[in-house]
Amino acid sequence: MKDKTILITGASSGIGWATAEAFSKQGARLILCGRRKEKLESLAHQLKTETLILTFDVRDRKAVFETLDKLPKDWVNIDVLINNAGNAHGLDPVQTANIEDWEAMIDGNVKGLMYVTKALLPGMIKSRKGHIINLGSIAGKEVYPNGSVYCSSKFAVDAFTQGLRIDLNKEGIKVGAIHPGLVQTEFSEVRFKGDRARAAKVYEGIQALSAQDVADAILYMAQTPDQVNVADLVLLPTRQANAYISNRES
Ligand code: 8X3
Repeated sequence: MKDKTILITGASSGIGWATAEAFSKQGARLILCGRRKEKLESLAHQLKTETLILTFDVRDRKAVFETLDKLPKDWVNIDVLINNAGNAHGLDPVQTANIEDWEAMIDGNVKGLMYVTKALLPGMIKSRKGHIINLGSIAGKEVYPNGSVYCSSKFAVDAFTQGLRIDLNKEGIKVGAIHPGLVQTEFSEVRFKGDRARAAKVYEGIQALSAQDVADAILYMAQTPDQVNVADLVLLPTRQANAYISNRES
């Protein structure tokens, strides 16, 4: 990874943050993207390698294209794009769910990921190299109760990844996705709108994955030899069998 250029969306927390740390330890230069400038600055401050901070919201189509079309010259050749930005908002049945929550999930997890990808593809195609790693979820493989729209958004990430791999097959660009199960981050706190007690329950007695565990797997995906592409990686805590079955310590 030495001197490779890695762009990470959603780098200001959780998996994105841990991924930046993991790649930096391997000598990579990092483009850290997110909405929270101060967080990105404090991350950049800790990293030993060169960084570029880009503050924008992936949901803002104009901002995505304007920012990524004008990358500084030294940063235009991106080796790995890690489409990590995304969130869950709410855990409710369709009939009572909040439509704003739906918009936020579809706009960020699906459309945002597509915008960032589309904005960076011309550069990757021109240089005939690159690797796109999308953050899916076990929720993109199995639908669970009250998760219809979050799961839809992650099924879309899975479908988009497969389609992108087909479309880029002739371009020499690798495309893959990682689908984590329960990862202990701010994820549930955001989903439950700041209700920490409810968020903590999600991870009780399960030994959830850490952001670092996921980052290590992403690093593995990015480090395979040229002829190897990890197309689809489902990463679960050992105690989690699938989206619904977990062996929780009582
Ligand atoms: C995060 C995993 O199972 O909470 O995407 O949806 S889950």
